[in-house]
Amino acid sequence: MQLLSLLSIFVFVSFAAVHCTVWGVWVNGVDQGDGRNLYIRSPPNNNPVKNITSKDIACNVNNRLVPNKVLVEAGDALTIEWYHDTRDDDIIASSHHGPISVWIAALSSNGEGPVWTKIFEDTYDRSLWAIDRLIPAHGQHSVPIPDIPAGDYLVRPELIALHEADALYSQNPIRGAQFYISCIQIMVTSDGTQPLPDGISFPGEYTDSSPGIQWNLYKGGPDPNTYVAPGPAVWDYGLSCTNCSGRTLRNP
Ligand SMILES: *[C@@H]1O[C@H](CO)[C@@H](O)[C@H](O)[C@H]1NC(C)=O
Ligand SMILES: *[C@@H]1O[C@H](CO)[C@@H](O)[C@H](O)[C@H]1NC(C)=O
Ligand SMILES: [Cu+2]
Repeated sequence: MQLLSLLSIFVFVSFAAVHCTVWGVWVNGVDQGDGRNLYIRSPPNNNPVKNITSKDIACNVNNRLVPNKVLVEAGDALTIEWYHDTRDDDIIASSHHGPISVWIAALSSNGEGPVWTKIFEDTYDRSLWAIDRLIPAHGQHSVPIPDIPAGDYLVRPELIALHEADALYSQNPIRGAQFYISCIQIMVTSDGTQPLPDGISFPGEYTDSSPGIQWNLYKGGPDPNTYVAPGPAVWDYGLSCTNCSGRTLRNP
């Protein structure tokens, strides 16, 4: 019994050490520098959020105004760069298979209320999950900035690691899907004509019965080609991009 609990502590610690968070962003292939606590509402560590009913599911556990914003225009390629312990390292444990999405909301909302619009999603393709492809891509994936009105916005990239998602957190808080989330402050300087559509709420949108929250990656689990990520479809207008080649995980 003693040995067993020591062993499970060891296993827990070794998994806990291989999480992930955002280092910074690139705009059209130009590195915007270390954004942590400057233009990113960085959490204090790289742990996942697991409680989908908690307010932390919006912008992680440290949601507050940070001093800077990344300047972008419609059609710019915004590349988000994740890391594990140090920049451009092993990025995230290879066990952490799952999808990637990116969301946007007006900064003035602070991420609260029905404000979030999904502008990018990558699930499973060619035998690999989006997170599997993030690792060799140096932690980078790209999304076009939609033609939205000038102003300040929050961009919310989200990785969902499914390695313990065969269980639901609400039933077993030791396990469950893991949500890696960051909110990035941007200022759109072009004067676009497509206001964001009606959005969804975090918390609220994701429930235990949403598609893609409970998922068995292992033996006896469903065909990964049938995986559907939680939340609405990607906003159509979010898909145009004049410069999404180059530092891109996958052309959206
Ligand atoms: C596209 O990105 C490259 C850098 O990768 C940059 O030099 C170029 O100006 C960009 N083009 C446009 C139209 O934004
Ligand atoms: C999850 O978050 C909700 C809302 O904050 C809270 O009531 C609940 O106790 C949390 N669950 C756990 C297991 O911490
Ligand atoms: Cu982890």
